Amino acid sequence: MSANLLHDLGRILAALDARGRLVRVRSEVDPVHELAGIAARFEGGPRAVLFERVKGHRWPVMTGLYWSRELLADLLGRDEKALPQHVSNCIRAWQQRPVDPVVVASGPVLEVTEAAVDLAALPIPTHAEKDGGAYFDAAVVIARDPDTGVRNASIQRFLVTGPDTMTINIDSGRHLELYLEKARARGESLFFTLNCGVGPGLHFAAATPAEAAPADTDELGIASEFHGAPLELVPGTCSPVEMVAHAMIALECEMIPGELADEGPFAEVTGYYARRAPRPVVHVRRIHRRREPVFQTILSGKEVWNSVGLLGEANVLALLQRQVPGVADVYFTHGGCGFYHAVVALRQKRAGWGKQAIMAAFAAFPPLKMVTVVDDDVDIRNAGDVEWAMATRMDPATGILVIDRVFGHGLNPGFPDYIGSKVGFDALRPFPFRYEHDRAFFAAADPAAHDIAIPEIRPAEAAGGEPA
Ligand SMILES: Cc1cc2nc3c(=O)[nH]c(=O)nc-3n(C[C@H](O)[C@H](O)[C@H](O)COP(=O)(O)O)c2cc1C
Ligand SMILES: [Mn+2]
Repeated sequence: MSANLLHDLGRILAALDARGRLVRVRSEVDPVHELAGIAARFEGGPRAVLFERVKGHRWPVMTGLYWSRELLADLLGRDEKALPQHVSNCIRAWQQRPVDPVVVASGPVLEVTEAAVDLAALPIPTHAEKDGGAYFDAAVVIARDPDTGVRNASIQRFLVTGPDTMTINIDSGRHLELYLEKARARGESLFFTLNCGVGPGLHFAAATPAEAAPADTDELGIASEFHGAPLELVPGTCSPVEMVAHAMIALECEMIPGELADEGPFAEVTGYYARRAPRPVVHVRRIHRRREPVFQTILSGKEVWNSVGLLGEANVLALLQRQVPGVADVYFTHGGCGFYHAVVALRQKRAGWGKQAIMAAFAAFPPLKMVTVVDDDVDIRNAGDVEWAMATRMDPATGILVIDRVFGHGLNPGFPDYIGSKVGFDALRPFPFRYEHDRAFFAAADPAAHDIAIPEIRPAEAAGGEPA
């Protein structure tokens, strides 16, 4: 069984190029602020961006693999609206019959091992104006549970603080936090590898929430589902944990429990800066790379909406489909930063399931702050249509569910220390259905079948005739 192109960012870039989906920035850009500033001009568009010449560096930088669902859907060979269901199906298949990664002797990432560790030699960009420095923000962390040996995959941001040191942001409740606590209890270091420049299969595996991939499972196997073949790893050369064979760059790293230094600020997906604070120190022990690596970075914003957000959407969809009769679709809105507001479409079969859907969605994805449930005659991707359901079908006295002092997402300013309030809106039409809430539709007539004259609109001066 040979893997499809998704397992190798080099092949992905070639495919994007061939399909006209790769913008090439040919002139030199400064990795400090300028690169992100140019990337931001292409954010959300149907093409990724490759910066061919980065000031002071030998290798290119790419961004934008996740900022458009159209681009992602094309890459994965799926219909855009079917993406959450596809991702959910891959996770379900892994849960039922995992295809574990295989450890092979060598791979492209081992083409070069640097004689000395010098992070300054890598083209690591500094994005926003007040960011604390250069960041790894799209690389996959692989670690092992110090007690059980189970592997974990996740994405964390890393601030470069010296030639061989970084600081890492580990949010509360992450499996890496658990591993670090276990290492501390054993009086040991925690080793991990940082794998930069990977495709969406592995990225999605790392971003799969803990609710779908609990601590006793090796979520790397989720990548195998997207690749159509087992994910290939290579052994660490100075640490007891593997690296991704087809990554562009891999760092072997060590954390000594209790060692802290400042990390931040960093412009986050919320549109706010994450605060500078003491966070765990990372020592980079060895750097491996391809002969000609491409550094992958992510612009905080739409790229995260379509990675964390898409994975959350897939997980909420999977859980709701199992627990709530009639769930037709789920969408995480962009106004909700891609993962704070879920809109659920329900084909009602019985009364009372709107609030069940709200509770199940919160349980499936704890970062959610808002859940709105509407009937399946509402376009959940259209904010105006959702508002119409709220304005005409929701009963504010009975349809609003507030849960206070509950765990949420620490990056949301409404959740200082991860504690805040959440709200659910049951905007379903009363069940059993009554005439008052039947939506009015016009016939699907075809204008093309008629002779219709549509004039150009001209300003009053140009039109001549009578002035106002
Ligand atoms: C681009 C990107 C950046 C992320 N940055 C962080 C981060 O800095 N810290 C963090 O704890 N989680 C971050 N996450 C979220 C985690 O990677 C994600 O929730 C993952 O599922 C956690 O894995 P775990 O359940 O094994 O702990 C990021 C996710 C993405 C896609
Ligand atoms: Mn995990």
